[in-house]
Amino acid sequence: MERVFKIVVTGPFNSGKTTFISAISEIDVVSTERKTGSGRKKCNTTVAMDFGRITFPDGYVLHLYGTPGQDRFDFMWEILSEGMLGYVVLVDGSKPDTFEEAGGIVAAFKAMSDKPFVLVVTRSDRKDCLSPDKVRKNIDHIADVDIVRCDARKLGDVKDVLLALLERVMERAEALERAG
Ligand SMILES: Nc1nc2c(ncn2[C@@H]2O[C@H](COP(=O)(O)OP(=O)(O)OP(=O)(O)O)[C@@H](O)[C@H]2O)c(=O)[nH]1
Ligand SMILES: [Mg+2]
Repeated sequence: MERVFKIVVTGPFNSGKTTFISAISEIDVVSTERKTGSGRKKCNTTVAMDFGRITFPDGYVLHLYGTPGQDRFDFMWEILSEGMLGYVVLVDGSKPDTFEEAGGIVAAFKAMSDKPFVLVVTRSDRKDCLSPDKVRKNIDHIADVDIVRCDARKLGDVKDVLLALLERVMERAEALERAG
């Protein structure tokens, strides 16, 4: 029997969400991308969601849902978060002007869900990517959260992020079990 687990990938506009899911998904990411409106440098942006899938032996399946990065689509967050195991918040480490928005997204998700998450600093390949310490100091609500650096285009980096999150998920499950 197939057992499906769900992880949500969120973060500000252009933080690398679609790239992150595409790097690891075994199917072509089912993406709902549109041309960005005029005035934005980027060509494609996600509306509604991205969807990726990873199958493991023994019938385990991981579904990855990417949120849209523009806050006019934030009504999708709650829909996509339903029943998730945990989530990752991506932030472009070379764009400190997006950190405030990232903190707002963390606050909104924390208010919506008590599931574990990790903060992922993307563009780790770039010289101007800030260190985890600097990122922690400049984003609200992540004082005791794991921070993982990642080049969202690289499969190995994306795997490390998902393993870090799954560790948190397991710790949480064990703690709940101990608490009875
Ligand atoms: N060098 C580098 N480029 C990256 C990285 N992550 C994403 N990119 C590039 O940044 C651009 C935007 O990435 P997307 O994956 O579309 O970002 P997104 O968060 O899905 O964007 P929205 O859906 O519009 O919010 C793409 O051209 C990616 O190739 C990274 O870690 N390093
Ligand atoms: Mg996208």
